[in-house]
Amino acid sequence: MKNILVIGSTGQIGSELTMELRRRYGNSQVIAGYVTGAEPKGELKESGPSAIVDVTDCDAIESTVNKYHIDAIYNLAALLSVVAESKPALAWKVGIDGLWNVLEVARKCKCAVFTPSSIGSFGTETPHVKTPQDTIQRPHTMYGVTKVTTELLSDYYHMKYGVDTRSVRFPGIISNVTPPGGGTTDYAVDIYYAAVKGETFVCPLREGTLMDMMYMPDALNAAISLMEVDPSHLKHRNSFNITAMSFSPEVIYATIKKYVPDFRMVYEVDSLKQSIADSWPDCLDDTCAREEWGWSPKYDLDTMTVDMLEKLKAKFNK
Ligand code: AKB
Repeated sequence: MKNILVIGSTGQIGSELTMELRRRYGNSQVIAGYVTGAEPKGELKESGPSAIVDVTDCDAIESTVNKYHIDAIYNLAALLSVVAESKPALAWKVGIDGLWNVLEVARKCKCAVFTPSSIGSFGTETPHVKTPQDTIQRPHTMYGVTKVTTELLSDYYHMKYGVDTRSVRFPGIISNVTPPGGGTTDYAVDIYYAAVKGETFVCPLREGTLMDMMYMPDALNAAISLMEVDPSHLKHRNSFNITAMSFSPEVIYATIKKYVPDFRMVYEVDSLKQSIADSWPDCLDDTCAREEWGWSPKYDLDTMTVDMLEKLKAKFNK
């Protein structure tokens, strides 16, 4: 990867991935693609080039790729699971019509492409414990439908046209820079903000609801390491199971309480979020990622909690 375009650079993952790629490859080598209304700000804006790249506009993608001699695209444009249920047409347009545009440009301009999939690509019929790499994928959400399609279309472009497509199935990503918006796993970010602000956290999921999670530094490392690995090591491409931890609301609450003893949580179950979470795995088996490209997370729930609380306390002067 010499010149990289990040589509969706101002989102939860994009904002931190763009900065990490700039640290590793050089500021001028990484273009922050954004849509009108979600312009880069602060360090993201100042540290390197940016361009308006709406994933639904094929010409805009192609002209940016040509202008900056791009050879790798991180395509992060997508609606998250809860919001995709209320805007299914938009979820398809951004997630799949957009992906089609990215893959077509990649085919013509010979770019590698990373497009994340998710634990949301699985459904109720999938084995929920130690979910295998290759298993049933019959999701009942629009988000899941777009993610399975993402995996299939990305594999198709690799098999048919030789486009270097690679992907991981992200679990819930926990971060302290840009908030996520409209996901089922967002509660695991929101709970830290509530703890640091001294608020009672209203948990939208039932006790015992297990889902895979990961701290942002591990997620960034996964996306970059997979794109850097020698392709001869890859038996799979789209998409690898990866995980760092699996917990339920009462477990993350108890972990935070070790450091913020006065913290309080109450339950007010959101039926849509609960039904989505119930259809997703409890914990993934990520052996293939470990074996094929050396995936190994650094953070567990405890070390992540210490870091999250420290960063958020600094952010809110607490
Ligand atoms: C969501 O909750 O929608 C996302 C995901 C797990 O893909 N964070």
